[in-house]
Amino acid sequence: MSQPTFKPYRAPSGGWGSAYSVANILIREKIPLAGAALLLKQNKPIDGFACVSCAWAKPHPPRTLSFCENGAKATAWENTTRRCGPEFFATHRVTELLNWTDFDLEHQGRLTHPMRYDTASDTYRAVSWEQAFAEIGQELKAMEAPNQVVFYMSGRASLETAYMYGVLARMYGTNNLPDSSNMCHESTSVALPESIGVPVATVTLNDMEKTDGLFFFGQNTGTSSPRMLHELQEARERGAEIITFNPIRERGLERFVDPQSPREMLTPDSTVISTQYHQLAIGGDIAAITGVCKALFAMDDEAQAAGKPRVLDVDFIEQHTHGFEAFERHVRGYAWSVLERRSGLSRAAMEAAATAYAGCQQVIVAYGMGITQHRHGVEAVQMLVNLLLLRGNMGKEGAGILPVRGHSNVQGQRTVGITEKAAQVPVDNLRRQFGFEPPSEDGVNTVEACEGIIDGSIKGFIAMGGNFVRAVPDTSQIEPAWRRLRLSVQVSTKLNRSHLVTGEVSYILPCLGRTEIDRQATGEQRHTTEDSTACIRAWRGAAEPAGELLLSEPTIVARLAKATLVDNPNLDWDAWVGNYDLIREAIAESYPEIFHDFNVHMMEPGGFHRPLGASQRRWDTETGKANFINPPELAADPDTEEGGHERHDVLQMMTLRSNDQFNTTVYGYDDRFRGIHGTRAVIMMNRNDIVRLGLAEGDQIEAVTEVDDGVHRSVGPLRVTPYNIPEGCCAGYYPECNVLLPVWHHAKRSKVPAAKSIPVRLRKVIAAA
Ligand SMILES: Nc1nc2c(c(=O)[nH]1)N[C@H]1C(S)=C(S)[C@@H](COP(=O)(O)OP(=O)(O)OC[C@H]3O[C@@H](n4cnc5c(=O)[nH]c(N)nc54)[C@H](O)[C@@H]3O)O[C@H]1N2
Ligand SMILES: Nc1nc2c(c(=O)[nH]1)N[C@H]1C(S)=C(S)[C@@H](COP(=O)(O)OP(=O)(O)OC[C@H]3O[C@@H](n4cnc5c(=O)[nH]c(N)nc54)[C@H](O)[C@@H]3O)O[C@H]1N2
Ligand SMILES: [Mo]
Repeated sequence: MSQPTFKPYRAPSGGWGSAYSVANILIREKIPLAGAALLLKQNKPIDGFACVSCAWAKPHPPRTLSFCENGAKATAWENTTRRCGPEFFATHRVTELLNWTDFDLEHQGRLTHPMRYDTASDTYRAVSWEQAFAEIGQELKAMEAPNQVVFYMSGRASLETAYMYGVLARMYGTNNLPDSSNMCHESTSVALPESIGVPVATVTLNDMEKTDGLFFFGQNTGTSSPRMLHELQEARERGAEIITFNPIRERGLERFVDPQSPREMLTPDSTVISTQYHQLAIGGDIAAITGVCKALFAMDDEAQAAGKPRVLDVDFIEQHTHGFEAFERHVRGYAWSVLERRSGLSRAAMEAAATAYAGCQQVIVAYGMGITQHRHGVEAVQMLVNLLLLRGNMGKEGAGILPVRGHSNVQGQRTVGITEKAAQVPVDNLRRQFGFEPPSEDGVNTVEACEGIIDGSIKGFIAMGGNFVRAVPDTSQIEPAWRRLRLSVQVSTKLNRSHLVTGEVSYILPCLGRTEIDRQATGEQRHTTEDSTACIRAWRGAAEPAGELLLSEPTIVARLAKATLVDNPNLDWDAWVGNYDLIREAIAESYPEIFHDFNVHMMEPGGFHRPLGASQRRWDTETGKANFINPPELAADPDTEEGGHERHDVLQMMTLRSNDQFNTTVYGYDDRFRGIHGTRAVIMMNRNDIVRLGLAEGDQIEAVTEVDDGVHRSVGPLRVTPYNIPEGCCAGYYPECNVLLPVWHHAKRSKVPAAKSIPVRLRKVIAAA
């Protein structure tokens, strides 16, 4: 690898940098021209495939080139010509592979054979599918209780796979169905139903076209959902305000050039995205929004005194909301000095945001992991809703709340039953459809699954995709505990660390990717997904499968079920696999309000939307209204009080994604927009903190988690890298820094790991040369 380099990125996001980055990965993964042509089918519904990267909505009609830099990388990564088959495993012991990087592991290419870990030789050996399913079925049947097994799902599998997987787990007898959402937008799933009676975004692409104000909190659009930059660019061209709250200046929210527009690519113009950019302190959002609301109340007082139109939407508040008076008291009760200290923003900044907000008629609040992955993640989401409610920005065109989802079908999986919460399961329908009694106790979520693995109560783990061992907190606790599992089964496309930390019986089951043609008894099958705007659509793979032995995910679920469960006269797993229409008919019977006539609706060119009461100002909450919900007193907010910025030698660390990764999948070592090239072993710090802590640029440090539970957690060496980030805050990369995150350090109410606020101390290990 060449020497790492660090220099600020001055070009806009998108543009030529994006085009080069796509070309590079197509060449490196040896994608032939026919493979590159695949990109023309990306995000084209019905006969094309949905991008395997993010969950952002796809416009209808589609753009000619409807993929972004990161979507193209994801497609290239899945369609690589490299293969990771039995020869590879025969020549590399697992103990050796444990020292490989995440990049090197996945870079071996697509998995081609079912593999079983052989302890004696410390290698994976190819086995037949028959043998694999027979042994896994035996192991599952031999468990003492169904709750000893976890059925994890990452957010990529289709609605069809997800539904079948939920039925399998429940027929087996457990609601242990944690998913990647438990590490991601679970704070949303807990917060929004209490506030507005729906668990998902109320915003559609139509609203994005109408809005005149977008507020972004803790979401890195340019990397995490780059296609959204098109909607933001259009919004800016209409003169909409875009107001960003983020501790660091993310390039995509500053400037953008559409890499697919010849005109823009050939001129020096780029669109300025954010009209205001507020670099608040990590965890400072609740305080910042309180400040914006306080400024709005002051503006409303002035308007009333001057006999001018009100700033608050008093009719909406009166007719549609509950809890306003208590909220008003809460907000007015804060002194500006407290809000300034806790948010890291000046009063003037919060007032400027409030003035802009009051000037917009239709406002959308979008947010991501910078909000949800905190100990007060749920309360922060509810605070965003409070802000919207003050001006009636809910249930009207061009307005609403927009949690920007991560994995491409993570939202949909929950819709069709991937949840550990028994209350969310359509028990009566499942009982009627399949004649069995679904389990009535809650299962474990991701954090509870980790706790169960550590304390030994969980003995079997089936993963439908993902890289659980690497994605969860407390790597140094989880890895040794994982080795005590009786059974570890990973359904995957690429080699990752979760395969290498083995249990007593460990399998890798290779599956088709979404971009690939899925041929079954009745011909090529379509599958469906739900995006961030609750739009459900049909897709079809377009590439030849990466290997002859690969099975589709529905086939793998069906064969696991047949090997494990007693025959059920009401459920013909083989028929489902032969014709996915039949799975969709079953989904429609379980969830008729959303999925009636599913096989017909999925073929509508623009897909169909889930009905959402809040979008029609029908509030399915306990009060029957949209609720203002007060956050806890700021003095009790652990992320701003005991954490970093109040103690001088402790920094608050956020763990971030680079522009060259998709979660634990690392495509390369360049974080172009942040100016970091050739390495991921960095800690981004404010220059004043570097000086104050006696460090210098280029020093190598070890970061140690500052908690007092008796466990030593450290990572390093990381290179001290000066960065435009508020004092008291620092940033490192996920998943390398997950070792620092204690499993109990999570959002109190949703148990989303608090990956954006880890208190750390730094220790110099090597001084800069
Ligand atoms: N290319 C690419 N795309 C992806 C992914 C990927 O890894 N790579 N992952 C997918 C998945 S599963 C998800 S969930 C999404 C994640 O996408 P994002 O929600 O964008 O998550 P992160 O990349 O972790 O970045 C969070 C942002 O929050 C900011 N932030 C951190 N702490 C705070 C805070 O306290 N307050 C505020 N206001 N901001 C804060 C960070 O500076 C950063 O800009 O992206 C999806 N899309
Ligand atoms: N510190 C810290 N930790 C975090 C986060 C953070 O911001 N900071 N973010 C969290 C978030 S938001 C999320 S969503 C999780 C992600 O957690 P996961 O969803 O568990 O992890 P991924 O990295 O997305 O999984 C990558 C693996 O999925 C497999 N795969 C890819 N495509 C397919 C497919 O089509 N089918 C199957 N069966 N397998 C496939 C490949 O083998 C690949 O190695 O991590 C969480 N962890
Ligand atoms: Mo996520």
